Amino acid sequence: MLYPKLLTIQDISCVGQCSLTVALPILSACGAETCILPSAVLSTHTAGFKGFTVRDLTEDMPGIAAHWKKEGILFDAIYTGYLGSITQIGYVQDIFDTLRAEGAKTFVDPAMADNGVLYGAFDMDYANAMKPLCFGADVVLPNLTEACLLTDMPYKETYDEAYITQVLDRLEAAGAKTVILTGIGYTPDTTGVIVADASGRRYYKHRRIEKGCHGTGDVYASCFVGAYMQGMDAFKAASLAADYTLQCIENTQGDASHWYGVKFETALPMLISRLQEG
Ligand code: PXL
Repeated sequence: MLYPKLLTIQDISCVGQCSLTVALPILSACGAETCILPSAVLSTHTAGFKGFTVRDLTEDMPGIAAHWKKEGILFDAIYTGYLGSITQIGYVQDIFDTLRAEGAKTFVDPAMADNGVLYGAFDMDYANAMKPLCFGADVVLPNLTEACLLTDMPYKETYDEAYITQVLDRLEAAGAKTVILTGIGYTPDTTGVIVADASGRRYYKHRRIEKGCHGTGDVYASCFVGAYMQGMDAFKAASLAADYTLQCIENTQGDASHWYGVKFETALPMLISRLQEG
């Protein structure tokens, strides 16, 4: 197996199985040295818990990055998820520009919206500020809501292939290189992921589980990055990430007390064996 050195930048939600508490173990299971830059520390994630605490770490980011620069620390991949502020987006861009090893890849999960609405902490200024980061990255992993925000398209709950083609065309026209568009389904009981890059567009369709689960975007993106950095091509990594995420949801179904996230740990053996098959 390859042993890439990755940096992932996102928040620590201490409880709630999302962002760094998901990315770090999944990337480690994929065999990568995983360095972290926490954008904020929250007592829980913001989707369903009330009265959570937030410690914004924006001010700490330039100093951390400067220390790494001084030490000559560079990364083979940099992967960003949920960020805390527009200022942080600028700091992340600087990290992309200065801390990449030769041939390094950048991955951006815009992590700002779902089901047609922005997450509570964000507004349209934030969504617009995300555009250059997303369009400059080697790989961008939006869901449909995020893709619409990035392309100024109206979000639709039900749609046809022509609409999705238009969203992808607009992402590519804006400069997106490889797009992993998640959660795209044309029938009620299926969903899937579209992988779009210079070589064309491919769709991996799979079973859809009715009830959405929190944190699955982070599970998906972390698995994709880990598999891709093991040398899988984008379509194979996207398909594996879909299978793994589905398994995580299945392993959580039926436990109403676990409403806040998915039991991603229980499916790590499946992920590791699929990675070993290559
Ligand atoms: O999973 C995305 C995410 C990450 N971090 C925090 C969140 C959310 C989604 O709501 O609230 C703090």
